[in-house]
Amino acid sequence: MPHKKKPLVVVTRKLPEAVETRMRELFDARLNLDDKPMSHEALIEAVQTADVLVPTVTDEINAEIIAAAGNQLKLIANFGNGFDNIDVTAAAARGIDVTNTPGVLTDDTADMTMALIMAVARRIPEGARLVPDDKWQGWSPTWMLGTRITGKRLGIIGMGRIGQAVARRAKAFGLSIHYHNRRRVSPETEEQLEATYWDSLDQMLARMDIVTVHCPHTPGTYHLLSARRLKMMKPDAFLINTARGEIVDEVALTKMLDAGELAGAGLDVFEHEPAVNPRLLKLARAHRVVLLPHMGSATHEGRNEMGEKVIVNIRAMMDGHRPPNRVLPSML
Ligand code: 8YV
Repeated sequence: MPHKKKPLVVVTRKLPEAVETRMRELFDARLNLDDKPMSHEALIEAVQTADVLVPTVTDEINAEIIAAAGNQLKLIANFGNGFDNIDVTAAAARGIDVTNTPGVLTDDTADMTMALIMAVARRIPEGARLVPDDKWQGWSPTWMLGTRITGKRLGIIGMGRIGQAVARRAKAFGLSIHYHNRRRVSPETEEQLEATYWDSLDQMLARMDIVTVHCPHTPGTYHLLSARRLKMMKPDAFLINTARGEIVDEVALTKMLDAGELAGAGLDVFEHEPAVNPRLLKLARAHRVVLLPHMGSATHEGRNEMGEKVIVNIRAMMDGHRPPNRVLPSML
């Protein structure tokens, strides 16, 4: 029997050891062992030679790169759930499949969302700094007071997998669950989560104590939380974002936080990563916001499972099947 040629798979960043080992066994894998992000030119070169490209959130696979791809490029298997780094429409027009890694980072991202809610409301990073900085002079009844979580209203924007995982956790914390989504979830899910649906995002925003973002970044959700909408939030409310920075107008948010028009924010994502608005950094130093370096899904387990999903998608394509996690322009 003729030996089937292994596909050339170009991986743009360093992946977990076990994932790279498996990729080496299965594919003609070109790995990025020193983990330096690939330049635009290197990406162009990759799409001109590879059968499969495995990018991450740090690679912008735009229309120009897709136009430069050779006919051998069959699949862009994103190592990540969000796929706003890829021009899915341009890829579809060229007959190139795009896949992502849904499901395996849901719980980790939801956990990080809860951690941010607690961190902001209960001033955890500030307290955690005080002790090693030797600034703790003893307990006092009125010192380091935060905001109680129990009994507060949580507004979830985007009630997909991650939004629902946050709702389950938040319910256990005694928060009341409210949500806005393009489509209302099933009555069973609403009942299970004791979740109240708001057709109007504006009206929900005006009534929530904590707002958390869990929708994808698409052309339709860019600056969904615009200056106008942010202004609808209560001045004592908190904003949490573990989805994508582009969904929130970062400049408007920063101005409001600076002016005390919003009580605080917990952000794991930013509009221009890894750059962060200098005024936000200043607010973080003053413990008015908690900023994390896009680490919502950063667990050993999650990253290994993401790698496994990438491999499953590539193998399905190699075997002539439809990859299970295809992303289509209609999902935008
Ligand atoms: C990933 C993420 O780390 O999967 C996503 O959408 O935002 C992150 O948690 C990143 O995308 C990997 O490419």
